[in-house]
Amino acid sequence: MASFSWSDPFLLDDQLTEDERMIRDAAAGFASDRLLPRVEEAYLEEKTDPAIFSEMGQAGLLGVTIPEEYGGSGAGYVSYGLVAREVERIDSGYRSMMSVQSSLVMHPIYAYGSEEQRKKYLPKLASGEWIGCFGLTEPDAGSDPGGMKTRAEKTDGGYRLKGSKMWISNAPIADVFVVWAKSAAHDNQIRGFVLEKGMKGLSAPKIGGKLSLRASITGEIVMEDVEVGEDALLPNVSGLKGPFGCLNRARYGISWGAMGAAEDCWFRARQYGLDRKQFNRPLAQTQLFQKKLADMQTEIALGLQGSLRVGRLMDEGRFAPEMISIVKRNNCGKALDIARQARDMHGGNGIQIEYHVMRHAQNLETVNTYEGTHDVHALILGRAQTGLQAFF
Ligand code: TGC
Ligand code: FAD
Repeated sequence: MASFSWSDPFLLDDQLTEDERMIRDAAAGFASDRLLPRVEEAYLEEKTDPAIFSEMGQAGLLGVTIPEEYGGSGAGYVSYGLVAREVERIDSGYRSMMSVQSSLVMHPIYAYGSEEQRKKYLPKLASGEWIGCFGLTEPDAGSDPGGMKTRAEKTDGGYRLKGSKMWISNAPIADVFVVWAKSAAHDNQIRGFVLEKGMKGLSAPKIGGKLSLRASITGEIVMEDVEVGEDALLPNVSGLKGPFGCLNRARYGISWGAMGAAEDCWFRARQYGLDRKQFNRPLAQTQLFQKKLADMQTEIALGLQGSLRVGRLMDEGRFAPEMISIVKRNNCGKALDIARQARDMHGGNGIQIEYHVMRHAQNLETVNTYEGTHDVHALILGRAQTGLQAFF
């Protein structure tokens, strides 16, 4: 009989290749050396250090799945998930910065862009010299992105973009903007455009006052008659499947990331319970405390196995988007519950920044909402098993 590893109950580590373990360890080292020392101040001051992108780039954490010829790592989706887990172990906002750059900006340029666009943008996004953002959501189109109002009108030799995007991660510090608009020249189909900082009529004001994801800057994208050339259009995709193809990747990464944040909460709650005594015994020696730890361990072990399975299927080219809805929805919801429990198990100390658990809980409120809310993923799964559309 094998001995039981409490922190890795199903021996996930054994299920990884040597290369995957190396990428995971590099990400874990980067996260603890470079991200952990900054996170408390960044969160309290609501400050994002743009240098994190170039540091992540140097560490090989941007564009993990993008081929090496474009500056990526040419690794698989399991590796990408492992990076997300390590980065989000520190803070969901840092994972957001990484996953927007990799899945929502580099992926569409790689998958839908021309060779010129790939060569122009991908190496600088992979190194973190350029920062990217992804504009899909609008003030009146969140869960229903098909209701977007942003328009691209045809001009001589290009397009004129009008509209605004809301809740856009990285936007105020972005150099490259992947935005989605209904294009009059393409039967009003949704098309992707790559805009650049400094274009006339383009601005990205910061959205301040967030009580969640404070280490990751969020903004609007305002497009007031932004004129672009034909070369700004992503030529190889049309319709909502363009942005959704990117969201599949990012949602999958989030399923791993949320488990990283949950693991941090679990490990901290366990250690706190071992260290703190009440009623002349460690808190960890009470039945209620142990039940909560067992629940955390169970949900995390199962959640990680689910993400690993979906990652393997993605690497084999055999995934369906609904699989990703299962792990995104489950892991974000479970991570949020775990973070709230961990906060409670820390008593009064749990509200303090240096105990980290309340910051995770606050962040996971957003993670449960963005990239398709918990309930929207339930509707995607409900539709897949009944054949009935319940969105409207
Ligand atoms: P529906 O009729 O279902 O589909 C329209 C077209 O899209 C195709 N499609 C997909 N393709 C690839 N992957 C998927 N997951 C796809 N889902 C749908 C579909 O086949 C169809 O193609 P075609 O060729 O037949 O036209 O579209 P709908 O309008 O009914 O959609 C409903 C719903 C709810 C599923 C969808 O709108 C949805 O997922 N809403 C949630 C919106 C969302 O996730 N927004 C995320 C914004 S980005 C973000 O949050 C970044 S945060 C990043 C960070 O900081 O980490
Ligand atoms: P709504 O769609 O208005 O939903 C409100 C509530 O209604 C939710 O509980 C939802 O589940 C529920 N609901 C909606 N439709 C239905 C229905 N048919 N049936 C039952 N219930 C329903 N977007 C980007 O494009 N790029 C980004 O980089 C990005 N980053 C973000 C960063 C942060 C910090 C945040 C908070 C959001 C970000 N988003 C981004 C936007 C995010 O994807 C949206 O907030 C999300 O898709 C939900 O849209 P909404 O906020 O408009 O909520």
